Amino acid sequence: MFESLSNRFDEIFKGLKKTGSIDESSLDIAMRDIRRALLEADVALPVAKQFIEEVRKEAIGKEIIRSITPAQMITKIVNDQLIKILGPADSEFNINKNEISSYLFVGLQGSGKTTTVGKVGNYLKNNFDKNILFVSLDTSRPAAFDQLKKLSEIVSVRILPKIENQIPVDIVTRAKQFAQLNEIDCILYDTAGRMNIEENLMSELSLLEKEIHPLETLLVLDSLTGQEAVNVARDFSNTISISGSILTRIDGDSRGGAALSMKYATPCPIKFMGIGEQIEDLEKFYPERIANRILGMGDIVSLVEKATETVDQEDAERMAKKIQKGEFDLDDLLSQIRQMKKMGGISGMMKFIPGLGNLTNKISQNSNPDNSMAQQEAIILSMTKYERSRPKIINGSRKKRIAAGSGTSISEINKILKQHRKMSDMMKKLSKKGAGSIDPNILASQLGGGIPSNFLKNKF
Ligand SMILES: Nc1nc2c(ncn2[C@@H]2O[C@H](COP(=O)(O)OP(=O)(O)O)[C@@H](O)[C@H]2O)c(=O)[nH]1
Ligand SMILES: [Mg+2]
Repeated sequence: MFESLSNRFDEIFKGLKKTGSIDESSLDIAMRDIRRALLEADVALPVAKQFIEEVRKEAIGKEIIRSITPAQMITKIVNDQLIKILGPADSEFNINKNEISSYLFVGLQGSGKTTTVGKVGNYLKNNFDKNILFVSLDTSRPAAFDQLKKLSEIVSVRILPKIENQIPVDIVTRAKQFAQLNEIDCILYDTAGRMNIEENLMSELSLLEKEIHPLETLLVLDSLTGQEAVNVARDFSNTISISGSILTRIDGDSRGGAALSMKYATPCPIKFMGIGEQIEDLEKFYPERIANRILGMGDIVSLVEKATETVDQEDAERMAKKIQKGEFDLDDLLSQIRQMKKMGGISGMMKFIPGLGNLTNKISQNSNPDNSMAQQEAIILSMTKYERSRPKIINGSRKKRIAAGSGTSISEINKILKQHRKMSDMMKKLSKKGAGSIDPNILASQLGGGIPSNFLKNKF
């Protein structure tokens, strides 16, 4: 499955490893290669374009973490992006509890509808212990009923008997009656396909949809048709309401274009995939697993995930130590602002300060308006390294320069300096007398620059 794409990614990542560090130009080369690999895999052009744009955006903004290489970081970014475009993840069929569930299978001729009805029937019977009825609405080919009948025998489920010359809509009425009488839980409707999308097929399906009220309408697509499958998906979803797709012949698909482009055509999930001709050759479609199969880099991905977690924790612990020692400069304030953005609020910081951890859940996460954090960040970034480590030297003319550089005003600079002063005073007090000496409300208000008033009323 997806071997050729997988091999291409392998080559690209090997190339990246050689470069050691990733600069703008090696990133450009990697992105060009990834784009080419995707197009060769028959991924739709807009999808390939969007894919590399997202990867580049992520890669450029990424801080490099000590224990992992930039190449590993990019691997992880590509992996995440693959998962994103293969999703959303929803690989289960809805099943009604107390009434009959109807499933309508649609798709082009030869896409694998009838075979898939057999596979899904087998799946529902074995995993959910359901009473299944197969119904053939394919009246265009005489052999269609016989094919489904054979499958019903293999799976050991009922099939609605054939009445010559009955039209599909009438077959549906009969199927419903049969299901009521025979305590059927799930009706699986197989339909006729055409070689191409055409008016007749669509109006017939639209009629059947109204008649059946399917719980799920599943679009069966041949993955070997690559991005053409995407056009088919778009055309079908213009006429009827598709709840999910099933990609067949994944076992023969070395490229992966259909799977990777599908989201572009329809927001509904790929639920299952056919991986062979036999009745049990049906697998749930898990975007994460597929991405892993394509990249074959599961180890690196979990390595990067672990490293990212540890770095966040190390940073916070280092900061907590500085706070305890009473050494807290504007660089620390800056990284605290950034950290806070990443960790989702003051509580992320406070849990590393002994004695305050258990209070964190009482502080509202909404107390840090993003824009004010962004402004504070801009102000500190407009200061020199020296100014940041010795805030005391920031005089009037320096303030003027910083205000101009950050697009703010002198009063904003004063505000942040005052905030820092108050914080560092409090930190000193904290380190001398222990957490008990500090009113957590006041500390929180200093860290976050404002907390909800009802929080202040709480007694600890
Ligand atoms: N290798 C492989 N063959 C499949 C798969 N699904 C269906 N087929 C084959 O595709 C052919 C057409 O399938 P069929 O169910 O008759 O398609 P329909 O015209 O849409 O009903 C048959 O020979 C099936 O055995 C699959 O997942 N893998
Ligand atoms: Mg068929």
